[in-house]
Amino acid sequence: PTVIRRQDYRPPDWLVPDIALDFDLDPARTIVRTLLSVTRNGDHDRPLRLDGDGIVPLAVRVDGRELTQEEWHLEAGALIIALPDAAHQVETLVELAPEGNSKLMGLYASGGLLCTQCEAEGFRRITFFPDRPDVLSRYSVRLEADKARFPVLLANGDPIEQGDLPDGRHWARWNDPFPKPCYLFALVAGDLACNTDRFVTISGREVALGIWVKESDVPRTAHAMEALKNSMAWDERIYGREYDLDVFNIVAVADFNFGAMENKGLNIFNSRYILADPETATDIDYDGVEGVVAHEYFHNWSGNRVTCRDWFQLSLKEGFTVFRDQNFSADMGSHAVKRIEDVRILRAGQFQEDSGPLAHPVRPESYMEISNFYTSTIYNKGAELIRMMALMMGPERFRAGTDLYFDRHDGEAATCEDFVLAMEEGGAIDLTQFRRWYEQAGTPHVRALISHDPVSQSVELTLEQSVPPTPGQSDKQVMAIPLRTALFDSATGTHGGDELLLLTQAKQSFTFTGFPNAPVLSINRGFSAPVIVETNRSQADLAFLSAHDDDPFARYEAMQQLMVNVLVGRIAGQAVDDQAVIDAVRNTITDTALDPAFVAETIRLPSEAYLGDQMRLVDPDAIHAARDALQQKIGAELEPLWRDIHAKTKANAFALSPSAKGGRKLRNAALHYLVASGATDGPAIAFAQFDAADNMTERQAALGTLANGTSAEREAALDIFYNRYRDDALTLDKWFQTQAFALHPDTVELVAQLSEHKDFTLANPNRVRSLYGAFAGNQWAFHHASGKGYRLLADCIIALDRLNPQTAAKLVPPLGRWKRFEEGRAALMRAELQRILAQPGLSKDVTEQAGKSLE
Ligand code: HT7
Ligand code: ZN
Repeated sequence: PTVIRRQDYRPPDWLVPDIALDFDLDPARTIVRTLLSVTRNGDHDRPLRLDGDGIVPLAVRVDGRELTQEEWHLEAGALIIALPDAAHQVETLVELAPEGNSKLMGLYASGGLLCTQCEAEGFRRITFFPDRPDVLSRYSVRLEADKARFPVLLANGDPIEQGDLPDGRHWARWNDPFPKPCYLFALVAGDLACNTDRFVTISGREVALGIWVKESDVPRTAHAMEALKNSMAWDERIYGREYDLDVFNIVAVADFNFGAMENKGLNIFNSRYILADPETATDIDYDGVEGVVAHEYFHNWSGNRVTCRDWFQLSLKEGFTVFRDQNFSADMGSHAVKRIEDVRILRAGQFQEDSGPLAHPVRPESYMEISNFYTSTIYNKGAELIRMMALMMGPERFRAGTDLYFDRHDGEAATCEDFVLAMEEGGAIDLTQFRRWYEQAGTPHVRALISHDPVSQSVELTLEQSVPPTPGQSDKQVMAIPLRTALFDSATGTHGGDELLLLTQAKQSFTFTGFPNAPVLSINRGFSAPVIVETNRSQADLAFLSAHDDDPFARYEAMQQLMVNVLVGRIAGQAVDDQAVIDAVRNTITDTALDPAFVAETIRLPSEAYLGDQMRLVDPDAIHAARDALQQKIGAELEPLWRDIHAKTKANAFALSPSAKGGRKLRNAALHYLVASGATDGPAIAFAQFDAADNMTERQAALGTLANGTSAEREAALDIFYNRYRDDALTLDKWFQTQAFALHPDTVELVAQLSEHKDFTLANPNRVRSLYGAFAGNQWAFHHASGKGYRLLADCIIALDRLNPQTAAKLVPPLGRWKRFEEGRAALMRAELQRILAQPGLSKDVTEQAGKSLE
């Protein structure tokens, strides 16, 4: 497959200021008539090239005249037409079969609906068009369909007209006045019910809000609607951004390759990020709904009003929008807990990506298949870059920078460099060296050492940085790394102030005076930079910070590091003293001043995967054994406390307040340790929680705890869960996911059996991710020494590639981590990658991921 390079960017040869689309909709046979007004861009004689993928023109007309077959041709799917003048009207006609579209890109059928997904390159599967984000057009869309089957007809922008037709058909016209790239086009047709509401913008305009779902799901949309209204108000307050159309619609669909899509005025969502009620959604699900609704809404400015020039600039909209949604969610709940959760996600996904064969910069230099670049690096590391800029600038200057960016580029397709320039100018900061964060892949390492001189009462902090080599980038340049730092007096438990140190050299020293005693170092507070910090802090220092650090992230981090040190020692077979961990956990759970949600985060042992990341070669069995043993010990030594917490945190009635959510989180953590302790009544207590719960947060946590063991309660709970939720797809996903994620000796066989279950289907991406995505994230099970886990995943990738290459390609990366495993496992992983690559007709998506994973 062809490699696309950032350096090859050229402005479009032809622009399309206006497009009129006419859809005659039917699942088996949809006719699309497209009228483009095209204008030559610059002085050249190149033909008009309209991208197409899997479509053929039934007719082509230019300025009203039908062209002969000799006057146009297809080249790699694209329609090529030589045009004589500077402006023309080009009309095409194509036929689609949405019900046969299993890729879920372009126009497809899902649960009786017809809907579209165009980002990144799906529009070319609907009609012929310059499918690139720097061609912006005003859209006028007419939809026609059978009224009984498709009573609701939605598209981008504002509704203009609608009417009935003979033979039970009807039509609707929608106009979007804001020029947009075709990846933001959308339509939906179906039998949908609506949760309607309104929002009055800061300038007093009324916006009609609609969340469209199947009738029986309307009661499950309240949380999404609340999130939408909160997001609209937040963007006005924090960024001065007002909504611009008269309507804002959201539609939930069951089959979706991603979380959601920010189509202008018509967001389309994976139903898992819209539907929530206490019976079926966990608190994590509720937070996911809030965060994704906000994310897509925020794209209206960061992505739609200002879009991307080309797909290499993807992080311009995605990194910035993730940063915006993270801050929104923090403002809606707890800043401390949100930061801890976000860093955990970053480390689990992005740090792994950055240290493997698929590592790439936040602004990549090349790709084969753009869908493979919707990565944690683009999204989550991209958000960290914006966070660092905001930190270095302070809130007022950052806001001045974003104001300038939005004002300067409104209605344009911009670049990451445009964003950085606006920050520099608006925020009065020099980001010359900082730009390297966009260019260099790999997670920087910072070594931080302090030395104390009692005579001069001074402390020297020496920081040394390095960025590991990554594919195609062997030599790295020195980065600008902002590190929030404090030095603690261990006698008083206080510090003299939090300082932002900017590390700009390979090795740099900072001197602090006025320290009669050696202080304790607290560094990268708030996780101010996405780096790996190595320090020479003792277990005593870490225990001190875990009890006293006033930065919640640093306090959490100290506790995690304390646990990591003990676990790494145990994994290496050393006799380690784990008393410091047990004492720190005890201190934390008995500190009544702490937020229960924070306590629950802090006392959680690092995951098996995170422990693997701390080792040069991952030993899944040793990691599992060590972690299990420490968990058992913490459980047993603090058993009365766990029982007490578990009983005390039982709420009388369900509520969604931060304190109620925190209580459930801590209750579940206590249950987990109680069961891990080996107490004979552990499974019965878990089963009782499972059985009595009035919410999914407690029910699923109890099920997950039981699924790790081999008790009789395990099977009983799984059966009850299945029978209760077998008709609710999103909840049944949890049943598959819980079993695939279980730390159970037979997980590989169980997953193999589940893949044959009558409710398992490759056609639904949520179901695939619930089973295989969860399984591939279960380090102990997936990396079974026999290689049977690898074979299972590769079989799925091969089968799924024929249906949905995008979703198949997302399952490849776990196989690409072979360099981190001993040769036996590594060879088995490589063999599966080779087997995948040898499949005839393999998609570009999987070819790119598997090919790179072998390098
Ligand atoms: N901007 C959206 C990306 C997206 C997508 C990408 C590839 C294939 C299918 C897709 N669906 C949505 C989602 C977002 O980041 O907001
Ligand atoms: Zn996004």
